[in-house]
Amino acid sequence: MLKRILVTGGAGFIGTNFVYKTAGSGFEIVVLDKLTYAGGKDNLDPLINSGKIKFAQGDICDADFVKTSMDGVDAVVHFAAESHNTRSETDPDLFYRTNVKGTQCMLEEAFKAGVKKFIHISTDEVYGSIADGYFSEEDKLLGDSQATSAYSKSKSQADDLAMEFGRNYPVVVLRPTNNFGPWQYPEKALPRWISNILLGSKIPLWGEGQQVRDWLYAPLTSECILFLLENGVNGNAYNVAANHDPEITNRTAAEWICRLLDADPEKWIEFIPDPRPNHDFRYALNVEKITKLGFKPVIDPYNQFKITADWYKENRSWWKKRKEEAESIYK
Ligand code: NAD
Ligand code: TDX
Repeated sequence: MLKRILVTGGAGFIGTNFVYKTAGSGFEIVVLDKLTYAGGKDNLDPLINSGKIKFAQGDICDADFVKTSMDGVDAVVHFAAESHNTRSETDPDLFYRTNVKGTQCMLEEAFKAGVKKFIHISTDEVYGSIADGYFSEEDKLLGDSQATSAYSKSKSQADDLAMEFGRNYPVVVLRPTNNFGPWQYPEKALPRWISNILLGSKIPLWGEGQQVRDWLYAPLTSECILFLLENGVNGNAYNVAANHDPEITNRTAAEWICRLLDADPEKWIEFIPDPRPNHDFRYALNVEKITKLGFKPVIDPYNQFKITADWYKENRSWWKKRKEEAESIYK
């Protein structure tokens, strides 16, 4: 029985969604987070103040701190990372330090402490872009793989480390597609676009907006992690994706956001020259492996976009205090 779970990066976007799903359901949750620009202790304050979870501020690269945090821990869910491709263009070293060295430190300290399960959160970006068809788990190449940004390269190397530890220790790797939902920092596409419209600004769509992302609702990713804590086979990597049919281009996603906020797409979408070098065109994953294991998420993208847009409408103070910093990276 895995009772005490250490959640790194639990004050970030997917981490917060995961913590809200698990707190109070029989687990003891301890969040370890450095609280970078992306981490919000305010996300978790209601749970911390009511004693439902514990919180420790610190760095996953600090071995002494990590070692102390492992006390009594049964399982680790490792989200903590620098997560934004655009930021990795200007500070690749930070991405290497946090995502590669930090993951190594977490893996080493977890297994010195006898942790019984380690779920490493990887990403679809470790496979790179695919014009047609779908990547399966064994398509991941070692090293930088087909990854194109400093972010995805660092995640690819971290994924290798986790798989390497998985030869001898209870590690499971999850490779999810683009997540969306409440608490996502407004530097990322969907919350950037929603908050722009709510502030009366247009949606900046890069290039022709024909790129394809496989939008996966973060509460479903959280369900998937809970499922893997129980059912994931050690030493294995699993894809998880929505596999939308038809696929959702960035243009369609932006048009949906407009519709949900009563904004005319013709007026509110602004096509701008693509600022991202080597912008990956399409991510697509084969989910046969996790489906066979028994995980079948409820995929309802337009409705899940609506719930997300409503959350941003109702939580203006949450994103307003983050908006200026988020926009500063695009200047
Ligand atoms: P996020 O940027 O919202 O949150 C990251 C969290 O990690 C923040 O709370 C931050 O404070 C913390 N953190 C950063 N550096 C740290 C350090 N050195 N020590 C301790 N804590 C640190 O990220 P997210 O979008 O929630 O992504 C979580 C994980 O999921 C990441 O590993 C990311 O690569 C992966 N992922 C994200 C997506 C997505 O679409 N958001 C998709 C696939 C995979
Ligand atoms: O203003 C924008 N306009 C635009 O057209 C922004 C911010 C983005 N885009 C495009 C670029 C991408 O094709 O939208 C798409 C999504 O962009 P991001 O939100 O920056 O996400 P992406 O680069 O696809 O990476 C995300 O998915 C995989 C997460 O940020 C990663 O952490 C995850 O690993």
